[in-house]
Amino acid sequence: MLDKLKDFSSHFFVTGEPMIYGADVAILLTLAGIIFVLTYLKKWKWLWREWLTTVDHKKIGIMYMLSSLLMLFRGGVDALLMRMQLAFPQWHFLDSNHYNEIFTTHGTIMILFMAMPLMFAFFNIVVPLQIGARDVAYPFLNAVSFWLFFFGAMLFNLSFVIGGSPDAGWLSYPPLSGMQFSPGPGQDFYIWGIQISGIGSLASGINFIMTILKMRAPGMKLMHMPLFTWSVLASCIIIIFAFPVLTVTLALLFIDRFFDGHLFTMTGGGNPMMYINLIWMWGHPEVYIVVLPAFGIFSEIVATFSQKKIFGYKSMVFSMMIISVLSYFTWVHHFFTMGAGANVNVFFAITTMAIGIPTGVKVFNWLFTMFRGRIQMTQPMLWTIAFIPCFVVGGATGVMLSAAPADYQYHNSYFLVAHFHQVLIGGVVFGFFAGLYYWWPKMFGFKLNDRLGKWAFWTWNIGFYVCFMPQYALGFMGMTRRIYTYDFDMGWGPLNVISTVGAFFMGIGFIFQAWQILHGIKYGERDVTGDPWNGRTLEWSIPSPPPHYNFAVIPTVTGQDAWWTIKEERKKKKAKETAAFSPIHMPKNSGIPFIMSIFWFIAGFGLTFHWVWVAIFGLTGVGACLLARSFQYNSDYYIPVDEIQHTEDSVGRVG
Ligand code: HEM
Ligand SMILES: [Cu+2]
Repeated sequence: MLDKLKDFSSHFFVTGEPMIYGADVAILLTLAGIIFVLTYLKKWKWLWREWLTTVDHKKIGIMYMLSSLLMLFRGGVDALLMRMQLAFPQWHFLDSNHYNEIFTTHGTIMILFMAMPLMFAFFNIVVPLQIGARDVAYPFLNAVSFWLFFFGAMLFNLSFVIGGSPDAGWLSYPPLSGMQFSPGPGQDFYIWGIQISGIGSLASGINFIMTILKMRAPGMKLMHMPLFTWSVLASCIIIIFAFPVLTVTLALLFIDRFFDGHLFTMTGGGNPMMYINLIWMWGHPEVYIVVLPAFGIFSEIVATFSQKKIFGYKSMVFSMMIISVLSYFTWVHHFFTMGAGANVNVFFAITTMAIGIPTGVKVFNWLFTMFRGRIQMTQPMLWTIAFIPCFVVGGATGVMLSAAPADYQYHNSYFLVAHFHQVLIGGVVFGFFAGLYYWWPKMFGFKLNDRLGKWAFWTWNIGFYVCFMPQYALGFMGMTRRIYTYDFDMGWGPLNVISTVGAFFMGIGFIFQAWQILHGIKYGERDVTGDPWNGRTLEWSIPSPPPHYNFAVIPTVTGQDAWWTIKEERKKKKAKETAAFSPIHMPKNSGIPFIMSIFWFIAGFGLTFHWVWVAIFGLTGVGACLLARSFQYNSDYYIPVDEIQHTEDSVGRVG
């Protein structure tokens, strides 16, 4: 009996690695710390009422943001560990298996649990405010989406200490990810972690399409919408077509693993290339899902801080729409070497190159907006300006990769690693940082320190180029991706050391940002105007942070840059119109999204360990939650006029 238990626990818990014991202790201490603080400050009720059960899009956005920054930390530590390992030839900091696990979790976490939720944070915080709405179309579903993401991410992260991490790469190609080569629970953690959070992402896509189409303030035509809102629409259109493909692909992989399906394994008549086609049919659009909102963010920032209308609004809209369609016809560029033949490769080479055109249009529009503008070098603007050259180089190396014959040389080399980090960090991460600095005062009502921000900016940027430029050269020198060590006589040592130094600079940049946030909480300059940047769009027309109903009176929109127009009119009339309030219809909080997601987590955990009864228990819980929701008739309420009046008085602004 005791032996059985011992045997079980040595399979169940990951043991033998000092780093993992460290993580175990850290997790326990953090948990104990959180429980202690919450109990000591008597905050449990507050936590439940204000956050865990909230359906307020702003709070959900903030929770997305915090989880995403946490995941950036985890993914960043993974990155530094890998760079340490690669710094010197024949170095034995990590072993090969550990290296495989780390590049897998790093890639997965960065894209699915860092970039995606940070993007959803902006969707949530900004979109309803920009279109003059009080919430998203389906507030309850929005909470479900968040908690599914959160518990999916937790399930994935749990693999580090229980059962073992996946190690077949961030897209889990079979046969490597099949039972034969990955018998442990790592791959199942991958499948269910992503599956659960992916359902949430799909629901968010639907939710924001409906929000944008149905919840706009009176008078706001589609062509009056701020460009960020447009970018969200474009991104969500891709989501609703791409994520079902991911869901099905992962389900098929699970069938292979659990039921011995042989869909993707040669031994039973399946074909691994089928999986690779399917996963990239989601994977390629996925990179546009995260980069389009960044384009939207840059468009808002460039217009605001050049103090001009955006140049070429219509061409911006069309280019985003074209990108969202084209993104579906390029996936084969990830495996030109598959042997599909020249005709197929030519088609995908041309479509890939074609995406450069609308992207180029956007870059020129940003530059023309800045041209002759009165540019203010604020923190959001700094990141925007740094993004442009970075993204142009990333785009150029992308076009190099898209030349199918040349790709036979670049394929799976460090050149590729440098390229995709250039677009993912230079485009997505810098874009999201720009957005964080831009909307921070709106979210929290205070500004972040400039000096610390500049330190963060320069360490990130210098670190970035020092880290990734050498990797292009390493690619040409023959270094391939996903290797954990190399010989002295390859001559890759010096450039790898440089690259690692750069990575640490980026790590220091992240520390500056964490410091900047803590500093801001304590000393940050309060924003009492609600409009610290002299903004152009409606989110700047309400107090910071906004009251939970957002707009006391829904504004009427007459054109683009709605808030700018209102300000111009007010200047002319010099009068502030006082508005009459009427009761506001709002959704009630609900604990069901949180509880239901815990049941999903339990189900996912059961499926990961192939414990059928646990899985059935979890899924039954999910069903019960859905049933309970369908009997909740009393799910909304009205805020009475005097309460609105009181809130508006206390934030000091009316109208
Ligand atoms: C912060 C600085 C970063 C550094 C120093 C870094 C470093 C690395 C390294 C060393 C690898 C493994 C390369 C190999 O051995 O093949 C890697 C892979 C990867 N990284 Fe990063 N990374 C960073 C940020 C990011 C970000 C922000 C994203 C996405 C938003 C990202 C996405 C990926 C992906 C998808 C892979 C491929 C994983 C795989 O091969 O399965 N990285 N990164
Ligand atoms: Cu692609």
